[in-house]
Amino acid sequence: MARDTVETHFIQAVEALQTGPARDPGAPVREGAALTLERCRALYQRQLDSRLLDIAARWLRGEGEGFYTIGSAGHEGNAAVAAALRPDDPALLHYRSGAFYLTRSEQAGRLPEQGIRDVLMGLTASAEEPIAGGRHKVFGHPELAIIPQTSTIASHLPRAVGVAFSIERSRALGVRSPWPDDAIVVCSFGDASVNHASALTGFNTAAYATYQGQRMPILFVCEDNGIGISVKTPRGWVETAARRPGIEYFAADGCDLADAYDTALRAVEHVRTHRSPAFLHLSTVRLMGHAGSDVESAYRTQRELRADLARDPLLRTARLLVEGGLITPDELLRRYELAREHVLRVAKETTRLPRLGSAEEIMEPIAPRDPDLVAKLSPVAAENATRERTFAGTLPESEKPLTLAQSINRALADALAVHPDMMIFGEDVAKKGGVYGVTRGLQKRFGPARVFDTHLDEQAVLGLALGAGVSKLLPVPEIQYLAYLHNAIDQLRGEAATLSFFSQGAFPNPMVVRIASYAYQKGFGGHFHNDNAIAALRDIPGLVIASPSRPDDAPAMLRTCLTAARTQGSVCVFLEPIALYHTKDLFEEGDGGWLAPYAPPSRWAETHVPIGSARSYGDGRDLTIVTFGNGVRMSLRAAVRLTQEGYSCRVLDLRWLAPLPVEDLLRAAELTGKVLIADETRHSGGVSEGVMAELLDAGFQGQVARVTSADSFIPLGAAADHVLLSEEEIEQAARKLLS
Ligand SMILES: Cc1ncc(C[n+]2csc(CCOP(=O)(O)OP(=O)(O)O)c2C)c(N)n1
Repeated sequence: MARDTVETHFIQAVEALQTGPARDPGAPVREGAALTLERCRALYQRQLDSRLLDIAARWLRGEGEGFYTIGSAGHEGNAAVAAALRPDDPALLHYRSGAFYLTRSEQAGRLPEQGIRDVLMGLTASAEEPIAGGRHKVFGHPELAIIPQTSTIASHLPRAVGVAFSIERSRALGVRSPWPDDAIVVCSFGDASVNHASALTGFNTAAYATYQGQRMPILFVCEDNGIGISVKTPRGWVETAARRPGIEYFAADGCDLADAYDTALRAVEHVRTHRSPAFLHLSTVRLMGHAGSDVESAYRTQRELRADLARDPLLRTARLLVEGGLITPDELLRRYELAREHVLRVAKETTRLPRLGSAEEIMEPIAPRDPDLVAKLSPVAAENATRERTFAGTLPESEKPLTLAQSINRALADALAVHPDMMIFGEDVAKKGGVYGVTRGLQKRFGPARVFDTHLDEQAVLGLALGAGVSKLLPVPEIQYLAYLHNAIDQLRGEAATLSFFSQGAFPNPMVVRIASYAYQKGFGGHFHNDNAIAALRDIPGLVIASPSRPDDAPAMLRTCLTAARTQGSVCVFLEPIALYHTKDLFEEGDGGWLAPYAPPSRWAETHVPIGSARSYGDGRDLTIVTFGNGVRMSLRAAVRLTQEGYSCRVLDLRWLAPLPVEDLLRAAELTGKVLIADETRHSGGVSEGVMAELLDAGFQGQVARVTSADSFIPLGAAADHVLLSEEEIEQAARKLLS
């Protein structure tokens, strides 16, 4: 394979080196350095392997066998960061972390060959690749405590902070953690990434926690090559952005292994002993362009490119070894050639490995579901609850019938009693008990370690959940209003929902995200408190969307979500209709039709609600009204009036918006031959689109109609009624179908 400029330069520069006098391999590479010649030699090997993997990536791409060429060339100084850490320190890595990965792999007792194969299998999308199994090229491995990252720059920082938080919180709660008590988190990223909102969330959350005296053992590592694709980072900006109260700043030349190693040691020591954050700023270069397809000369001068070449970290380490008398240039180049040949040979072998061959195989790690297991665990939870809640004052089943908000509150309390590792957190959830009182009293009863307020940043809320989930805690974050999920939705779409997929289930991140949702609030109007759009959730593969509407369903559905999260790593979103939180009546004032008694643990098995199962009201044979959320109450009221007119209707509460309860839907549709979908979400992208498609796909021959809210944002006051689905519209549409 032909050599490019970087390789040619390396070879010529090594040839020109002068061998220094022989020295003791245990001696420092230079006076005062912690890095010994021996260690330098070992790290050079991993830096070299990483460089050769980049060369192999180019070759593979040329052969049409490689599918990823963002390399690590110029960033090989990150081998020093791995060397300064322990192999059980959780790591969330930048995509230029080849040398880190190979160094850690060796540190963990694996043969260098294994690390090399892992990466090559990633490049060639082999189904045998150990982490993503051919789904993506990521750096990750469960035995190396490396949590794989998506390619969205900086999206891993909120999770990294969540992991650091969880190391400390697991210890405080006395629950088992996959990380050692004294572990620290390392999280690396590029210089352009420092500007991203999710990076800022990470830095700010770490600083905020430290400011309040909380422990936050995280090492941020910025690998600063001065450019993000083609956009230069202003000189000095990374340091300016990095320096924050509570975050100790360290800087080193990432091209000089000795400086990088010594400084990384000090930074790691700081984080480990003080349990507080540090920012390690490694200056690096970017060699071989941003990625394989990148023509750097279009936006960088030859002078700039030459300056980067001159700082080649592999060459700088080679020089330390040659001038330290450990090896001659000839020998170093001889070994270089041997290693190059070897890596290219293994690369070729890797192309013969099987690749993913079917949709089933690809999708297998997406939200594995075992409904029987979840159902079976219901009595276990009940047994635990019975034991754990004896201390409580009034048991909820002894209370008078509850509202939806009260029933969720009691179910959360029971769940906290059952799961000692469950935490509830979000904006205002603790002392205030949430804007609508749903979490009221929980902090008092279960303490501030388990029920706590976060600062005002939805990305941080979900980041804590991501870190806690991957640390085997059971997070139940709250997003204060549905509209505000959108500020942070990539933390669900790009991070939470994909991790099982990209790690073949090795790193599940269970969570149940509670969200105060939908419209029809009286007294607190406007769009953002009355958002009715969930399209951005509905298409996320594997995501479970629960939408309880009644107090007799919500606790059971919450328990199902928690059990699915706990046992199968499910990422669940629990949409709570704000307007029904405190509703008491159904048909007429004082009838208490929207209240329900709380089921005691002895009835949890029989009241279990599997994911994707609807609830049917009535046994009408003329029309099925398919609905959910606020639509259930409106449809029940409309159905009663239609019944009085002699029509026979049934109402089907979908309860789960993903996966949709298709079987129940089809059964109900066939029973009546006529279906009206009453959908409070928008006409476009709303739930009814999915319901109609399911009916069509299944070949339903009957009549179908839908009524929805308008494709509008929601205005203040009574004007909202002009764009929201109404009871009258449901009734009229039903009458039209029936006549
Ligand atoms: C959120 C997001 N926006 C845009 C991109 C496309 N993108 C990939 S790498 C990159 C530049 C990142 O630069 P930097 O953080 O400096 O890292 P470097 O590649 O230089 O190591 C961009 C814009 C992305 N991956 N994620």
